[in-house]
Amino acid sequence: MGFLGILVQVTWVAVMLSELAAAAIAFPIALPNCPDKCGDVEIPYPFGLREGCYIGQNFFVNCTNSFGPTQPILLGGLTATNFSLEGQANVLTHMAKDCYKHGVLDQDLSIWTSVYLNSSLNFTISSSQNKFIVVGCDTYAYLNFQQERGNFSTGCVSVCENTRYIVNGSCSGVGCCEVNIPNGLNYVSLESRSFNNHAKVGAFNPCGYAFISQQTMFNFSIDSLHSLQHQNMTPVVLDWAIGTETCKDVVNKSGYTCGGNSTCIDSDNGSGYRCKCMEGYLGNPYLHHGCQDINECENPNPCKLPREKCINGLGNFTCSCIKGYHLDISAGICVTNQSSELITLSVRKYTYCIAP
Ligand SMILES: *[C@@H]1O[C@H](CO)[C@@H](O)[C@H](O)[C@H]1NC(C)=O
Ligand SMILES: *[C@@H]1O[C@H](CO)[C@@H](O)[C@H](O)[C@H]1NC(C)=O
Ligand SMILES: *[C@@H]1O[C@H](CO)[C@@H](O)[C@H](O)[C@H]1NC(C)=O
Ligand SMILES: *[C@@H]1O[C@H](CO)[C@@H](O)[C@H](O)[C@H]1NC(C)=O
Ligand SMILES: *[C@@H]1O[C@H](CO)[C@@H](O)[C@H](O)[C@H]1NC(C)=O
Ligand SMILES: *[C@@H]1O[C@H](CO)[C@@H](O)[C@H](O)[C@H]1NC(C)=O
Ligand SMILES: *[C@@H]1O[C@H](CO)[C@@H](O)[C@H](O)[C@H]1NC(C)=O
Ligand SMILES: *[C@@H]1O[C@H](CO)[C@@H](O)[C@H](O)[C@H]1NC(C)=O
Ligand SMILES: *[C@@H]1O[C@H](CO)[C@@H](O)[C@H](O)[C@H]1NC(C)=O
Ligand SMILES: *[C@@H]1O[C@H](CO)[C@@H](O)[C@H](O)[C@H]1NC(C)=O
Ligand SMILES: *[C@@H]1O[C@H](CO)[C@@H](O)[C@H](O)[C@H]1NC(C)=O
Ligand SMILES: CC(=O)N[C@H]1CO[C@H](CO)[C@@H](O)[C@@H]1O
Repeated sequence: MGFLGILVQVTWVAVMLSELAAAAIAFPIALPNCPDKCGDVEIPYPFGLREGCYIGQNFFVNCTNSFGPTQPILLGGLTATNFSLEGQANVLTHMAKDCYKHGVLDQDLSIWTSVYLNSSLNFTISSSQNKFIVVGCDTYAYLNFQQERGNFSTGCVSVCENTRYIVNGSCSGVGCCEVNIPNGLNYVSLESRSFNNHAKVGAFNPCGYAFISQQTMFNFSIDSLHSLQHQNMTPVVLDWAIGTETCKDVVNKSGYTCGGNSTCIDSDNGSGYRCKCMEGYLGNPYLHHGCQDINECENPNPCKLPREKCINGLGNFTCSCIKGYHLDISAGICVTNQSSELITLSVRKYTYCIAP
């Protein structure tokens, strides 16, 4: 019997492997007949490269090589590096810098920049994933932002006479300071300024730098004080959503875009809504047939008992003992049975982690 059991398991492994191969086929992310890549960047609907391929003017992506390599440019001019269906887009933004030579502003290296997202674009700078970061030893910098209710500024100051107290990996006030980004910003400008034109610190810190950065993408060290002069762009995470109405308002309207097997969620990072595949489904929830059942029995197989098998269902899965065995509840194992009928071992709800 034990030998037979092993044989059955070998067959079962073979079946799983063939299913795995079938599931490896990537799901479509763009509308039919629409390009889904610009350079190396995948362009999922609601974004699109051609008319008829995006959901609204905000989501038009200009795939162009006018600035060198082929890259996706958003309305408003920001270069995108990645789009996520969880409502975020990674973009590159300019940093602000003021550089000095012998106490005099170096015009070539100093780019005063206004990092702006057109307010009509309605994408906002993620307040949870980005920071406003200022690097320098003779530096103060502002982050100015414009909102319906008025104009506001924040910022920080960093002054140091030498690099002795700088802690690598820590932006905590010595050589580097950072402030949180308020919620819902879509028009900002950055300014970097100096008290003494870096006259006393120029030897190790020729410039002041002010930038918004995805927090995990910047690690301050002593090197940053001079090496950042050779960097112009920093990575920033934007939040996006569809339209300006909530789920409740749009769900029965013609423009409602969440497809089958998906749910609507209100954006709490601005106005509008987003779509999400239901638990146990995977794909692009903005497409009509975007969300398809996940085969939870794969990668890895959740049914781990000897002589147990996994049965994939729509949005869920079941673990059972293989043919000829049943669950001995006290022992917690599949034991041999006179009968050959299948016995349901247990039913577990599978929780799909949407942001692995
Ligand atoms: C895309 O950007 C390029 C370069 O700025 C511009 O020449 C072109 O007209 C844009 N294309 C569209 C469809 O807007
Ligand atoms: C792009 O975003 C997706 C979804 O968040 C993520 O899984 C993927 O790793 C990202 N790709 C890159 C190159 O950052
Ligand atoms: C905010 O600043 C901009 C540009 O400096 C100006 O045009 C606008 O009127 C200001 N808004 C308010 C509410 O003060
Ligand atoms: C940042 O750099 C420091 C050393 O410079 C290192 O110890 C630390 O692990 C780094 N942190 C990250 C998140 O890369
Ligand atoms: C800090 O990092 C720099 C490189 O950025 C390195 O030369 C220096 O030795 C590090 N200092 C400490 C205390 O780890
Ligand atoms: C952007 O948001 C504002 C207010 O939330 C709204 O009035 C406007 O229609 C939106 N624009 C677009 C293109 O969605
Ligand atoms: C949408 O329409 C369906 C069927 O007509 C109705 O049952 C449901 O209550 C409506 N939902 C909202 C939020 O109006
Ligand atoms: C808001 O943004 C954060 C990250 O910036 C994200 O984790 C969260 O899911 C977003 N929430 C909504 C409802 O868009
Ligand atoms: C929902 O998912 C099931 C299982 O993958 C699939 O057969 C069905 O077509 C999906 N529904 C829609 C509207 O795509
Ligand atoms: C799995 O989901 C389907 C469709 O929602 C449902 O009919 C079925 O009863 C579920 N099975 C289990 C074991 O929960
Ligand atoms: C297998 O054995 C169990 C426990 O003895 C019993 O409850 C069950 O009915 C048997 N299954 C079949 C299909 O006979
Ligand atoms: C593409 C686009 O609409 N760009 C506009 C963004 O906003 C600035 C000023 O707010 C305009 O000058 C751009 O033309």
